[in-house]
Amino acid sequence: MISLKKLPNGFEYIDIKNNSAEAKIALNGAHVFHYKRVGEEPVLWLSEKTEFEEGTSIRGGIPICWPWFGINEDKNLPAHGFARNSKFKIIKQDEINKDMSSVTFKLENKEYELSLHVEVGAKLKLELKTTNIDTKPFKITQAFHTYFNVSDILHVEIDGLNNKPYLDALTMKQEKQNGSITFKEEVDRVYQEVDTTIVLKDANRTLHVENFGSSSAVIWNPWIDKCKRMSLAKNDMREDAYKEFVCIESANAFDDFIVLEPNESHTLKAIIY
Ligand code: TA6
Repeated sequence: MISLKKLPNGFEYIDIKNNSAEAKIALNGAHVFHYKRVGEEPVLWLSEKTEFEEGTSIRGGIPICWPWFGINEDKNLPAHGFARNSKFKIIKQDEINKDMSSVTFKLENKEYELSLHVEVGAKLKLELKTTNIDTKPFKITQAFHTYFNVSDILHVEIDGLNNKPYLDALTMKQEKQNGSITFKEEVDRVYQEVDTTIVLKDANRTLHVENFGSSSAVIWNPWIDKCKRMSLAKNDMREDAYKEFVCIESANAFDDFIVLEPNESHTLKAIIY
């Protein structure tokens, strides 16, 4: 079942339920903010303090960072681009079968078309397609800034990135991953040459993230101090929320940027299961 829901403040989202899973996707930012498979805990983390306001990014779920990842040189522009604060249109919805549903969202202006195709079932599939409809080249960086729900950050291990180079965003130094990633402090890393499935091992569940059209992935947990600073600054998550999530972000970030010639397209795809 796919239905359009509206909160008292007019905030609209798509509610999806089928025999395998359920999901909620805001038109604001085409933001998947809930995904849960039948009989399991939610796969995505969502802050209980987040706002549901048009023009404001939800804290948690899968914010779409586009057409830039991170801070823009122009400090007046929002971090992680404007797509996550923009209202998308629904252009297609499909009850594929009793176990799978899909919805397609679109954001466009005279320079580009951006569409997000979401398939909800035992796996969550996301395809973010950018088409340059202008007459000059269009450079983008982007990411699915996915917040995964974990039992306790201290119990989490991330595999699949062993021996991969990464840029440590905290020191801006190039490093190389040695073994599994565990969390005992703030982690903010842009992994490069990513060509494998990323595996999130929690105490009671293992999740997988497969990326296509991407050779970079960001692993982030704010840990104690940054989480407190963000909580005080934006009041959209608890000061100790860092214990409950880890971000595994399928990306085209930093030197994995994309340049689209006129009429060219690029699709960033992630499959979560
Ligand atoms: O992807 C990691 C990161 O760039 C962190 O440095 C932190 O800023 C995080 O994104 C959250 O950013 P946001 O703009 O959503 O508060």
